[in-house]
Amino acid sequence: MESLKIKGMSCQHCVGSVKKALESIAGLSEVTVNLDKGEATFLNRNADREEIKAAIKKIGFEPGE
Ligand SMILES: [Cu+2]
Repeated sequence: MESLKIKGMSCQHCVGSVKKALESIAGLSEVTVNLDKGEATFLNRNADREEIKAAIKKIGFEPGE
């Protein structure tokens, strides 16, 4: 599993948006998003990490490294 810090999530709606955005990326599965930790965890088969970060930025959140 791979994880990514995400800043800016404040409620379950944010969590839902992030989860949906990550699930729409080809190669990612088993996506879970933890609001308290500000972190997403997923199984990454072949998605580019930069693409994942771009998808997070696109919906208004700030991805970590
Ligand atoms: Cu929210």
